[in-house]
Amino acid sequence: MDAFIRGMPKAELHVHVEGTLEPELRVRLAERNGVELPYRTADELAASYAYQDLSSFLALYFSGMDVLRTEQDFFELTYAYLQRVHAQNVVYTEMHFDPQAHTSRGIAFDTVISGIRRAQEMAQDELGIRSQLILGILRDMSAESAMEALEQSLAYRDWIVGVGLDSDEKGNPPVKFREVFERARAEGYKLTMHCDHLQENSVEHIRQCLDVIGVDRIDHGYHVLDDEGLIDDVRRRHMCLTFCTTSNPSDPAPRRAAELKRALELGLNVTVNTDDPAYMRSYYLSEVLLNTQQAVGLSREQVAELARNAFRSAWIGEGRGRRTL
Ligand code: ES4
Ligand code: ZN
Repeated sequence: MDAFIRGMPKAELHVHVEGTLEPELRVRLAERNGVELPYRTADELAASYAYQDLSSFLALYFSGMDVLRTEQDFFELTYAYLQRVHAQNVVYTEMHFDPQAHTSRGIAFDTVISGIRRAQEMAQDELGIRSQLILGILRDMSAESAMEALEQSLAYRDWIVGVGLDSDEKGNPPVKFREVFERARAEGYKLTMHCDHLQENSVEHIRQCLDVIGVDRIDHGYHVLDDEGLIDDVRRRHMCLTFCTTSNPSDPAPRRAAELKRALELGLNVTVNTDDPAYMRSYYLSEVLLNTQQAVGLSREQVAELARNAFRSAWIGEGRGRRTL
């Protein structure tokens, strides 16, 4: 099974490129840019990546990216991720990036996206791995800030395939960004939103995604399983759910794996993804698939179905970029 999973061509649909910042690179960039870190060594940093819930995770995630300052930094971050997953036979990946987390620190949108794009092109030329970008909107910031990020993105329209919604969901429902996502759709972007597992009102948020926003995909979306109406709707629409089944203290892997198995058995279009691998024990796609398979005893056929679901649900051919798929 290990060889089967590692050897199988794979696609990833839900990963945050800033969440692939490994402690070693963080240390190197901190030295290069003269940034003070809370710990000196990569090992100490890795040991500090313990979180209890989404908000303590997000605090680590946002403080980690403080070392990313130059175009070259974003290039190195992205290239390292693409190289690493290429070695695992990931042949296609859709990466979220969070421009507001950088523009709010005084880093230009152009600096961020140019570095990422250069890595995407080089990885495609040199390794053959293809990738596309999803603009992540930070939902704990205002709708005005979101609209500004969307407008900034239009100059790079050909480099971005879709718009997503991430960061802290509490008190920040999908409808807060209704106009932003209407505009994004009108501009031709595909739409997705995080509907996180830790939210007590997740069912309501998923309903808003389907009925008000009109998303093309749902990131996470575990609570679809709590509601018969949602199960039917999501199944009928072949709506892709991007489950992330890596273990963390508040979100035990066996539970996520069991939900994944149930979603497969219900005939839902579910996929397995890594979210923020550098902050989650450096489990990249092969490790997450294997751990999930082992936790609940998925068959080879079910593992293959997960891979097929990802390729079928990829926004391949949706991008307007010259050299994207
Ligand atoms: C994120 Cl809500 C959420 N979960 C995991 N990773 C993230 N990166 C940005 N927002
Ligand atoms: Zn995510």
